[in-house]
Amino acid sequence: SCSSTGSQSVSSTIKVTSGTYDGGCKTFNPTSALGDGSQSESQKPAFRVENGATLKNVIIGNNGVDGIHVYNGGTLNNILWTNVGEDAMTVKSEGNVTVTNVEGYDGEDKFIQVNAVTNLKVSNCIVNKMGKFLRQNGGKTFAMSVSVDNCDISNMGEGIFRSDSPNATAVITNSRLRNAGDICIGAWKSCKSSN
Ligand code: DGU
Ligand code: CA
Ligand code: CA
Ligand code: CA
Repeated sequence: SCSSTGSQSVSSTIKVTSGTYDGGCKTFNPTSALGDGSQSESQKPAFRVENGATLKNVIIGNNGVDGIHVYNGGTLNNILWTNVGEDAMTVKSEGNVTVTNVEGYDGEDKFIQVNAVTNLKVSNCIVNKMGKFLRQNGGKTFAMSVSVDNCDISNMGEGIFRSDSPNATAVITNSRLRNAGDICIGAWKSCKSSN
């Protein structure tokens, strides 16, 4: 992962609407204009990635606010959330999402929130101390397929995958789980671990 090359404060969401935004391994510090990193649902994200764009080489500093939002698909590569806020990232509208080489620490509830139809691939991750690794929006039955490969997940208060959707699938492979709770919680079409 990145070691910090400097810092930049973020007082309005940085929008990545095409191509690649390379954060150069700077630490991006959201200000109180975006939120306080609590469980308040009214916070704004530090970054918004859209339409298949890529965000890479970013450290999000101590105020995690509402993390990173992805609209219409996108890629997150080499992201470190030093202190996850309300959540670390959210799939906000339909699209394929790739998340690789990421680390996240100290979330009170969710690491990944999925609020729209997606095929989400997560690989090479380290996630420690959250309520859960991934939550499909509560009470929703839209289609979601999630794969998680080569991750190290530890100290989840509740578990790894939680969904209420009979149209959702999830699989975790090649991963190390320690004190990670239940792997599959709620309703699923299919949810499994093939470690
Ligand atoms: O239905 O959508 O926690 O995106 C309730 C809301 C809630 C979301 C979610 C999120 O589930 O705000 O952070
Ligand atoms: Ca939330
Ligand atoms: Ca959120
Ligand atoms: Ca936190």
